[in-house]
Amino acid sequence: MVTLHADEAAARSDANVDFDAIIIGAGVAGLYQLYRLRELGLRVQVFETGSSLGGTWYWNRYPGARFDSESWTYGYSFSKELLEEWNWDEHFSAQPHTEQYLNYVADKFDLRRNIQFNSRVISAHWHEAERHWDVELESGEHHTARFLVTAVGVLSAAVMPNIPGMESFTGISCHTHRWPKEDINVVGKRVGIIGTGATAVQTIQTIAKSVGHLTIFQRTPNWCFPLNNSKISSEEMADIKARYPEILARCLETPSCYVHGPDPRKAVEVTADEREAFWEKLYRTPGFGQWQGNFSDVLIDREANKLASEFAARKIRERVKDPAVAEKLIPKNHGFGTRRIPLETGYYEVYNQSNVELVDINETPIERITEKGIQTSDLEREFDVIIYATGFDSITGAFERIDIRGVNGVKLKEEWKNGPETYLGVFASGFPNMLMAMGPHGGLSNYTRTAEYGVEWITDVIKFAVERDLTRIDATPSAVAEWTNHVDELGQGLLMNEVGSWMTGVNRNVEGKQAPRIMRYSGGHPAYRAHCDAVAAEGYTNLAMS
Ligand code: NA7
Repeated sequence: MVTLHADEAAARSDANVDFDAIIIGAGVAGLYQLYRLRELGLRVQVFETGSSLGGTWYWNRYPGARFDSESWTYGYSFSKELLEEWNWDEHFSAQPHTEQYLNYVADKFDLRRNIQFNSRVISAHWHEAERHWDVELESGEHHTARFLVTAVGVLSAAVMPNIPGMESFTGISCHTHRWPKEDINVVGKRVGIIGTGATAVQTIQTIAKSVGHLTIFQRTPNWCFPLNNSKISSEEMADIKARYPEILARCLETPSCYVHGPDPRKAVEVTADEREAFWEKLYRTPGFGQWQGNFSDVLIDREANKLASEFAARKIRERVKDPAVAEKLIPKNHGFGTRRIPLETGYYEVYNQSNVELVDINETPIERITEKGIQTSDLEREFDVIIYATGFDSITGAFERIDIRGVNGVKLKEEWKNGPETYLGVFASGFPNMLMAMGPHGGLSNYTRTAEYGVEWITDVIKFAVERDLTRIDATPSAVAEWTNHVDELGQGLLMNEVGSWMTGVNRNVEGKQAPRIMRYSGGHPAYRAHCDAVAAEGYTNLAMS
């Protein structure tokens, strides 16, 4: 990447705008975007809602929050020095350590000076005559910028359920995403938790040991697999550092940028013994091996998926002593891996504890939250603490919480009411100079690996414009239509897209939000990069630049 000299960029800087670029969000993508754009010599400002940086790893302080990606595949790769300096403590790092890491990065590269904290962006309006964005903060402050980079996260718009009486509860209640820094003491307490997604699984297995009593309200069970986490010794860390080039290259080869990639064999073609031995091996493999490293037909072929589901169900039955509880924990409405699999450590054994109760709310629905607890159709249970592990308005939710208006005041939320329409997951037509880092339809996978690529691509296109004194970049409607159709087509036939989850357009976490449109690019990250690289190599001919 060629860097503009600071004086050259300064000469190009436009005195009519407050900043050359505003970035919304100081999470993994926003921090790196700041680093890259500042390197171009641009005047960049980040606005961040939180009182500190880290995004996901700032907010999610709930008990047991940790990576399901190998820590050493999640760090930034842009600085050899950083890779050399930072020691991960566990193969799947817990939230506090990851938050420390991001703070270390911010300090090392002096990023804080361009981040304004406690600054929620409430609106961003494009002004055509001036060719700039006007960004408004909750405080009423306004700032203008030529470019707007949204680094708002994929899972940052937390959703509370809509249950009558929630405000009447007199105990402590909290969404996992808003777990307070000062923590909530659950020791010896009567705790109820709603939800059984990846977040709930981490929370449940962590607090079950110390609470007085735990009641889990489950709407849909998920297929959970062992995380198989362990500490990283100093010798192991030295070995990882020596192997970083190989590890990072491996991540770029696999569809989702993990070290795990699909096994070319097909589950339906190997013998039953071979299948069983492989699945037993995967069950002991750390991380997403079971999901990302399985037989190549498991997520597309119904018969293969059924076999994989039967294996997973058997594991649950082996681990949960009460057969009736085990049956409730076995998903019946979706096959293995068609929703994001939660990774667990002793999760199923929690249900063998005498102080734990599983309530299937399909049998006995939650009717209301009361002053004392939760009333289901059969009885009222009293709690000291209610935990809402009810997930996110994913992928597009964070965009919709900002009043984003493009050319002629068109609202992004309105444009996307039937689901997102983008070009490469980076541009939305009619929203010039707005670039989405990790936007919908982009390469959303192992986060930092894919965010780094996205940020670098965005940096290059901004550099291209700045160098040519181009002050307006927009995706043409035809480019958006073509990309959106391509994303839709790639999603056809994937079992995953037949099931509602935060990864698809039918996300039951959000009442009434059911846009049956493919939300994620599912052609694999290598193919995504090939598309984006080709667009850059051709000089961005699909973009209208002036
Ligand atoms: P998820 O995976 O979207 O899970 C949310 C959970 O909350 C899920 O079990 C939902 O049940 C449940 N939920 C949501 N609303 C309700 C209501 N109203 N009543 C009962 N249950 C409800 O979010 P997570 O935070 O666990 O994980 C998100 C990602 O973060 C995860 O995949 C990782 O990538 C990190 P449902 O399944 O919809 O029936």
